[in-house]
Amino acid sequence: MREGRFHDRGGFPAYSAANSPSSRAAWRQRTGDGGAQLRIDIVTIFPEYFAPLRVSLIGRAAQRGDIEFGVHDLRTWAHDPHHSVDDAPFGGGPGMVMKPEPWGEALDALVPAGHPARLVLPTPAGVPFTQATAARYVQESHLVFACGRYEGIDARVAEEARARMAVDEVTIGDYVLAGGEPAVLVMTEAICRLLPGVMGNAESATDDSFGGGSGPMAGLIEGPAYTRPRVWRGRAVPEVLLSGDHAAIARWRRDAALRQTAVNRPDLAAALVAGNPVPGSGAGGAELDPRDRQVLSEAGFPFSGQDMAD
Ligand code: JD8
Repeated sequence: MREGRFHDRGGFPAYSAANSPSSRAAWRQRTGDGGAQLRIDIVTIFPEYFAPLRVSLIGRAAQRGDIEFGVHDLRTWAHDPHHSVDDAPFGGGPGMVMKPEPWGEALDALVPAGHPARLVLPTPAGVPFTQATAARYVQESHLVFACGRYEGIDARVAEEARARMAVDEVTIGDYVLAGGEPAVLVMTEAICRLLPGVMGNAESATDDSFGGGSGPMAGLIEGPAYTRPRVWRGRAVPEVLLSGDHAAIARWRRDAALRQTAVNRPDLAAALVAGNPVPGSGAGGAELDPRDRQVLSEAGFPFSGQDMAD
């Protein structure tokens, strides 16, 4: 195997039998070391794309052993002289499609029979990845992300994998990327920051926007934030934030979040009013108090007379 191209995995260990999931599970069994809360394997033709996982919160969590990452070059499982991973689409049409064989072998290696794992395939044709999805995935023990490129991966790969593991095809948004790698970076951050101990204690996921949580921000997007100096280029920080009056500050922040939500995310504001703050979050309707309704209507959010009266 030629040096360099196949070995620059952003500094993550490449696949080998010694560090395969089953050998690690066996090792943890033997040593009783609880080991990582979550194992994430990523298969891609651009392993160097994942060097960023070594920095900041997630990098530190990986250092601490709270998260185990494996970044694997798909070409490891492409055995022809050119390690080719793509071929022309059956039925014609533009571009190339990723061949099933290397993917089949990669998943065989990373998810041994009987080994619980969830395979996640980013695709523009997938179901939306949301905060609720991140909250579900962080409960998993082993996630395997398959990064497609070209026109995508032969559809039989997901089909065949479903026979032995959970498989999700997800999208991170209604825009077209050139491959799955950026989507996996996004999802990995959204998932791993929810792991206990990963976010500093200052930040807690309970009051995440979009979170199904019961926090004050359930169903809302964040309002503006400020720090020193009190006045910058002639612009002062809102007085209430300097008042020390926590109730007034909380009210101000909620009003700001309601306005921001009404203007930038009327879909979320509508869900809030309809008593179901985050569609699909299953979270009960955070009660809108009369002040909330007043702020939303002042922010141009259409309220029927009935809604105002409730
Ligand atoms: C995986 C190949 C490129 C997509 C032909 C452009 C996710 N929200 C999202 N947008 N795009 C993707 C995504 C794009 C991908 C692959 C995810 C694998 N491509 C293809 C189909 C049209 N090219 C994504 N999550």
